[in-house]
Amino acid sequence: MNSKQKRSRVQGGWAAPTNVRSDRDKTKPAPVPNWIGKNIDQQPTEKKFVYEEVPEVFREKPADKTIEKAGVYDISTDPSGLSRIRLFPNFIEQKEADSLYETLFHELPWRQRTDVKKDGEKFLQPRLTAWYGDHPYSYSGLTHEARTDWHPALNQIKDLIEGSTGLRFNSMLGNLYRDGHDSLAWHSDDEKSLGPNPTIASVSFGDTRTFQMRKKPPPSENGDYTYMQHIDVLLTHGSLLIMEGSTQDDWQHRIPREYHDRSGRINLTFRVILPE
Ligand SMILES: O=C(O)CCC(=O)C(=O)O
Repeated sequence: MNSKQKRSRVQGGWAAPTNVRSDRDKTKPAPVPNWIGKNIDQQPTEKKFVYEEVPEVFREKPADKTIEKAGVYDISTDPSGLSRIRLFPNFIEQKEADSLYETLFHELPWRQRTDVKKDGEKFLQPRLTAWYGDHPYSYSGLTHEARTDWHPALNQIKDLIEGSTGLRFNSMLGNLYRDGHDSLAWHSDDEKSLGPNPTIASVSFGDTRTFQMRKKPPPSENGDYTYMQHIDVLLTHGSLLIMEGSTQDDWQHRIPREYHDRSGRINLTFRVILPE
């Protein structure tokens, strides 16, 4: 290595930019490195980080409930008025309920009917139904024709409900859920033919299913049920549930599909139907 190469290696001359070499005249300002750019004489704009607290939007949803004990439950008081349900889990004693289930299962004229959605699409109801009443009953684009030859088992159950509640009914819609895959979608029993504030008595036989209720949202929610209260009512073999007051105006109900085994269930809803 010649003396020039030696000097260069000691000073690291090939790596450092020429303008930061340590042998510069320190009485003069340091030269600007050429990688800084042309606007070096501009004052950097001062950016301050200002912490702003974002107001927390916390929406409280009323606690969901499960109802399984006998009682009278006032589930809401607005917007239309008092919504009340009454539950009698052992309304019909078990042996009698077993025998009624068998009779109803084999002797009512169960049929699978077709619903028509709002957009005109048709689909088979995921359950079987039977209707008895002095007048036809229409909902979801289908009509049950009037049928007055009440089965004796239905008269027996209707007499039992009327005798113990003082209520009176002139019609009955039956649903047969063949297994846990059968279901009934969210709805209210609010057809015009049921009149205002209808009282509906619902008796169940067979396997327990969850009767789910959800409060209808105010118009400002645009049909979003996220923050609305849900109530599950367990409907067991021989139970009676009565819905009254504003329940159909302010709440929806359904029987959801189950994802574990369920055997058959029959539900009878006694109603008062007005001529259409
Ligand atoms: O099966 C049930 O318990 C509910 C029946 C029902 O909601 C109806 O018939 O409208």
